[in-house]
Amino acid sequence: MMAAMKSVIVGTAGHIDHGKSALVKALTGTDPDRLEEEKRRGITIDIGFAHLELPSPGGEMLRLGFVDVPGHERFVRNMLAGVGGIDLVLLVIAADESIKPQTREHFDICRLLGIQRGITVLTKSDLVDRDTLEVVRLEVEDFLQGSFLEGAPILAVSSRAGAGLEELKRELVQAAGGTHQRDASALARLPIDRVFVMKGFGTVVTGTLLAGTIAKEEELELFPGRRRVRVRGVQVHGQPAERATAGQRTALNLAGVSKEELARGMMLAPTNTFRTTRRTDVSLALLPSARPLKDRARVHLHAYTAETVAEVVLYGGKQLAPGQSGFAQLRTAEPMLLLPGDRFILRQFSPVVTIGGGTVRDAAPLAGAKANAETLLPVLANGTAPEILAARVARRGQAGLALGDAVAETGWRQALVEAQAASLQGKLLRFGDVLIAQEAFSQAQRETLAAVEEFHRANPLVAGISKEELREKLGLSPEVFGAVLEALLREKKLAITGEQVRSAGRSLVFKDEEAESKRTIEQAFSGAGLKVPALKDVLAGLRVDKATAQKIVTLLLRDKVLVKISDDLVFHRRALEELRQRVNAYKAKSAKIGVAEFKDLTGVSRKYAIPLLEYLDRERVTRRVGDQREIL
Ligand SMILES: Nc1nc2c(ncn2[C@@H]2O[C@H](COP(=O)(O)OP(=O)(O)OP(=O)(O)O)[C@@H](O)[C@H]2O)c(=O)[nH]1
Ligand SMILES: [Mg+2]
Repeated sequence: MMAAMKSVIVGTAGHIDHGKSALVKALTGTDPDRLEEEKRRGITIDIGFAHLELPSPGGEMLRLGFVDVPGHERFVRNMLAGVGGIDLVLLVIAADESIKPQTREHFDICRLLGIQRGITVLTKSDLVDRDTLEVVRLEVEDFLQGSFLEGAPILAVSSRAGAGLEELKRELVQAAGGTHQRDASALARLPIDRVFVMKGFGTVVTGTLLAGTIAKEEELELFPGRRRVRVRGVQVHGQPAERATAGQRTALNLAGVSKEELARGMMLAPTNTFRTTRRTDVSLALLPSARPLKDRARVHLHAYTAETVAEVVLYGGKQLAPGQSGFAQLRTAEPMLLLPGDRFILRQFSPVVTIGGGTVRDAAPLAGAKANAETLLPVLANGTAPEILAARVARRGQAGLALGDAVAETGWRQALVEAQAASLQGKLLRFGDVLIAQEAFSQAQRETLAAVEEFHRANPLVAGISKEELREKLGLSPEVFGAVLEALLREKKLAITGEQVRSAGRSLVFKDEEAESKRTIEQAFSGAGLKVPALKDVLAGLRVDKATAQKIVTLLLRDKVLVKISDDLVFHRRALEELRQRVNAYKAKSAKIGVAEFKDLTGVSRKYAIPLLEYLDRERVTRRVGDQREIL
């Protein structure tokens, strides 16, 4: 059955003219050099593709997809677009030339990308004698020491004469059997490496499916840009298929998008799942051959088929020494869709050479992440899945982490996030779709209690604070706030009546008649304008005792609802505000005002006019000059 067939992507690597393309053609029958210019110049310019099916020892077929890369140093960026999705590498070294600069650079790239398996092929064996071949073999063994290819097969092959090809196929089957199977049940991501139009089909994109499954008729999101496209048709290794699964060379016929809107470097993924970023926290390794990397250096960043310029903000100091590793933040010129675990390559800004690479740890760093990079990044880099989730939730504090955000940050399916969260019982809590650390939740409870107490202190005559006001004050999400209230209610630390929250120990200080009295006083003054009643008359009409009435007045004065301008004269704030405006307007007519004019202007008697003018003097609205007031 087709679906059971294991797919493995094999990439070539090696110096220009060392026989990579010839080897792919000798193995598969397909010339990976498809461009006219490539055929004319006899060199590879862009990545090329071919495939081969071989029976595995168990009897089932093994499907090998080949990505052939150019060796020319000017086309390393094309090489990088091809090498991102490969499972095993054929390191091609011509027996008549041995190790050359791009042998080293391509191999460095393979190591930085964390490629685990491969075979070294000494090509053009027909051009050298036995002794030369043995010398080259020794050189190569030396070169591979300490790398993932140490101990892996080194085979001599002549693509021209056909020598060594059968043995190479056997070793390919062997090596392919040991490659790590990509996760077909994960969330799909397809980095686009080619875009073209096929007559009768329309727009087609190709790429190596990194993870997941893409089926015909599925809707996908294109990054960057978040545009939606529909998969009209699927081809796998050149054959029409119902779906493509992780690790397969995949071609998609897309509806809803034109060739001009697509480019190498874009990524297809499920809809409404991921976000792009311009800031990515990473583990970074600098090659021993590189120059020291300065903090804030500009570099070229390559990740899968994407390429952009990035600024490297080092977390560990002012510079990174050759051969050293450290944590850093990459600030990219273009938005990128990256996930933890993704590998990348850095090339020097100028001259352009490969200087290092690393692994994405966090493509959703919080602002000011540098402060806790030292504690967080080691966990993200080396922790177990539950430890990573716990750290991601903890850093969100009382806001918590929504499940959808957890998926976007980790790249894990929601079911996996939920399973990991469940395994963290006691450390993580879940309310609705929000995860929150137990520690942050306890803190939120303490702060909520304190905020309620504080409200009571500041508003002794109000029964309680409204839920919404309290939530806003605390800055909690509705889910977390609801859970906090519920917990405090259960522990009998808070009491809730309708929309009002109060301390549980607090009796209802605020009785109906008190509220009514407060309203009565306010209204008595706000309705009177400047012709205010005597305070004691207003208080005498209230339904509360004298002491309580006095307390209410004190509060109204403290809150500046009422303003006392002399021992027995109290005004509403709004009346005084209007008075200021009127006096200021009068200035247009005259710069000065006497008591008589003031009485005319305001309609108040002398009894009120004098204290009011004195008040205005104090407030520096007016200044006394003899019997007159100058309006300031
Ligand atoms: N004698 C001999 N010549 C070979 C062999 N393999 C390749 N060649 C020749 O070497 C030249 C370069 O081969 P390619 O396969 O194009 O080399 P390449 O590594 O793909 O080169 P780039 O893609 O440009 O980096 C061609 O002229 C091939 O015919 C071989 O096994 N024996
Ligand atoms: Mg080639």
